[in-house]
Amino acid sequence: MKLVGQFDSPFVRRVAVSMTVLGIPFERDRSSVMRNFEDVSKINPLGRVPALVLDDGMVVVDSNAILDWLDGEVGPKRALMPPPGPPRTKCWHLVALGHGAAEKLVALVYEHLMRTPEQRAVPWMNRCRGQVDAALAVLDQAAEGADPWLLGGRLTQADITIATMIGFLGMVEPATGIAHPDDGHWPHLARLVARCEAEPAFATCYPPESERPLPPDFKP
Ligand SMILES: N[C@@H](CCC(=O)N[C@@H](CS)C(=O)NCC(=O)O)C(=O)O
Repeated sequence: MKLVGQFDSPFVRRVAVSMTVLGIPFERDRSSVMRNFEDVSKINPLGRVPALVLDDGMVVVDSNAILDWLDGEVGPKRALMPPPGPPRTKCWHLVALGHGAAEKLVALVYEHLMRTPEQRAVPWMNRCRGQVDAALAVLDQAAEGADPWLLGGRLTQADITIATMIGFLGMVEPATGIAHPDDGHWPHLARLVARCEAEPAFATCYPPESERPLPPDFKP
């Protein structure tokens, strides 16, 4: 099985962390959607990551579809989403906010990477920042009751999706102007993310310098 994409992508990283937590081994194809767009497009016609190439050659695209496939492989007892019922609904609520915030952060980064300063849509960027801030406020409240994880005693996809989104936020602060929860705005979220990042699966899937979203000489 091969996971396509770099760990700087919050979507690729949530899949990689999940596979590691579940003990599902995978090879990596470190193609970048920026530098290797044609290679990625040969695997996923949308030219997007993550894509998971299964052993039989089937390609699963989109992190939510991949995570659903992984949960199906390990079965309901080990799945990272709870079975149908209120905990699953709560988990999806948190996952959707974390995933949606990651999409808005990526949109903000692309305003910098794909457009000149004159072309940037400032009102749109401000709107994206407001959307991320609103999601972070709700997620911080949810994290206040984490014991130790968002849904109680067991790590779920909600913890993984939110922590990988925040990890990305920390790497793209110069492009988004949104501070990491560690700066004191979102203390409960900061504690939850620190707990996640201390887990071996998160450390194993932390992006190396060669897979960072912004170039070292990035200027906002
Ligand atoms: N909803 C998708 C989002 C994937 C996504 O936006 N990936 C980015 C990299 S972080 C990408 O492939 N961007 C290139 C593009 O959209 O053209 C998922 O959850 O997998």
